[in-house]
Amino acid sequence: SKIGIFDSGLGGLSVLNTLEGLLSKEGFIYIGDSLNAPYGTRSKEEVFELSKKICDDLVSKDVKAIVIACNTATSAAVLKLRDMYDIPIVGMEPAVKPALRQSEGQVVVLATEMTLKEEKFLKLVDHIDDGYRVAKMPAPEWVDCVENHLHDEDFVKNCVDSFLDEKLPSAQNLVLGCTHFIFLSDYIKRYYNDKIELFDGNMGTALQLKNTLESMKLLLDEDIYQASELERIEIYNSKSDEYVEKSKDLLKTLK
Ligand code: DGN
Repeated sequence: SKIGIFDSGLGGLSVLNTLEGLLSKEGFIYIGDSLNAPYGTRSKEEVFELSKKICDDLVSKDVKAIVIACNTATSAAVLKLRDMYDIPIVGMEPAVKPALRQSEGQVVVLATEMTLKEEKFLKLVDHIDDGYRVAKMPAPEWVDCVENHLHDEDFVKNCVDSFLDEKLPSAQNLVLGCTHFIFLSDYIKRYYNDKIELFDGNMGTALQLKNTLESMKLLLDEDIYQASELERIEIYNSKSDEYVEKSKDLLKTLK
């Protein structure tokens, strides 16, 4: 069976891309909940309920594991969801550890309000940031920018530039703590003339999933998808068929 992945919308496609690269024999079912995006401004209960509904859907499609490709849904729901299902559930973690390890000075974490104020994040930072190098910066407008305007380069450039002008005009080490923001990486780097390091949690999550599946003997050792007409990646979106097509196109841009 396949690996299930979900996000509040399109952001998790960046995680799907990383998973596909690392676990090339596996099949994937991606559900984007663009109808209910953004999750970042909802209550924790709402995000939990929406996440649970998607997990039920994925379980009914017989997935062997679930990746919550959304930092917000991970903070709000991963612990409770793990208690409710008997398949492994892997979430996202903002890449604060690698960022602190690989850089000097301050590290700014860009994410949704909810991710930054939830206990999971506070504990993470509390644990590793003894020098108080970690700063937090919510960037809710970037979620909408990716969800609805990615086709419009001028709009995106303006959205990224005006946010950085106002909040972070000088180059910093940045942690992209929201899976949507990975689609803005090139714009962010351009703003700082490439004098910046960006960190995201995608590979961390992909490796965690790989280890988990390996230890449970759930990894495919044969490429059944290539050897047959079976579809390796299925993509669904709660908003519309247009968003499914958009998702497929976006995934191609990451290749
Ligand atoms: N992609 C989600 C995340 O990683 O937090 C956030 C998007 C949202 O719904 N606000």
